[in-house]
Amino acid sequence: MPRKNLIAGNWKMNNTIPEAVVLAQEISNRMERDWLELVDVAVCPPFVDLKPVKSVFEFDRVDIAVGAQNVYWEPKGAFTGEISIAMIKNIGCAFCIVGHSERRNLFGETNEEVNLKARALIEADITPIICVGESLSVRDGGTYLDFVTAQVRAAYAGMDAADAARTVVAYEPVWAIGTGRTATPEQAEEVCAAIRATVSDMFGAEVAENLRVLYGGSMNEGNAALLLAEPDIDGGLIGGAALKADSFIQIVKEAC
Ligand code: 3PY
Repeated sequence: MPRKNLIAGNWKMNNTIPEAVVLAQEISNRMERDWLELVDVAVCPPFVDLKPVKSVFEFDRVDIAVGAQNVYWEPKGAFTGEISIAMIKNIGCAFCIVGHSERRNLFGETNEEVNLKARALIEADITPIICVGESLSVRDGGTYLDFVTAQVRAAYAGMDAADAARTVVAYEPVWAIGTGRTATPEQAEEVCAAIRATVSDMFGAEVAENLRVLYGGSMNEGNAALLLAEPDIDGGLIGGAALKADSFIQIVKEAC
């Protein structure tokens, strides 16, 4: 069975609750319901917006999932400022981004923490969107495939094939995040294919064949079609373009 594209909007730290509700409503209003047969769509707003955004989609009976942008792996307790998996599960999150490069670079998130979060999410039946990607210096140094595949191996450490089958990977080259610079389709395909090959090596060809590997890093309505046409790219994790209903909707359409 061919893989179904997934388009997930990463709203990052944008939108107060009223702003989030307006954007969610616009997305819902403009989403052709039959596109959702062909492509999975999710939005990942800040924690405080999750419930209101979910309520808009529920009220409209539109099959757009919500996801968190981060989570803590411990079930509960004295972890001031953290949000648990049970909390996002209770809101109805189907996805959670883990290891976004902004979390790795600005907040010191390590490969080990990414692994703990991904495993705890799988346990709770929430799909982790595991982000990997190299910096500009690693790319220019030519070792980017080794770097990214090492991140993939670390993220999947201790998982079995059944666990791995419940994940999504997003390749987000750091040099393409928030810079307006996008990887070419060939550059993105090379790394997404290497990610799939690594997963095949770890868990077998069937898991790898069914795994969704997204591209992220300034994907927008102008470049989505060419990126999505690559054989190993199964959707996008969308940054800035996910904050404009027109752009987001256009990307979803390209992914159908
Ligand atoms: C971007 O496109 O800038 C992203 O970081 C998506 O996660």
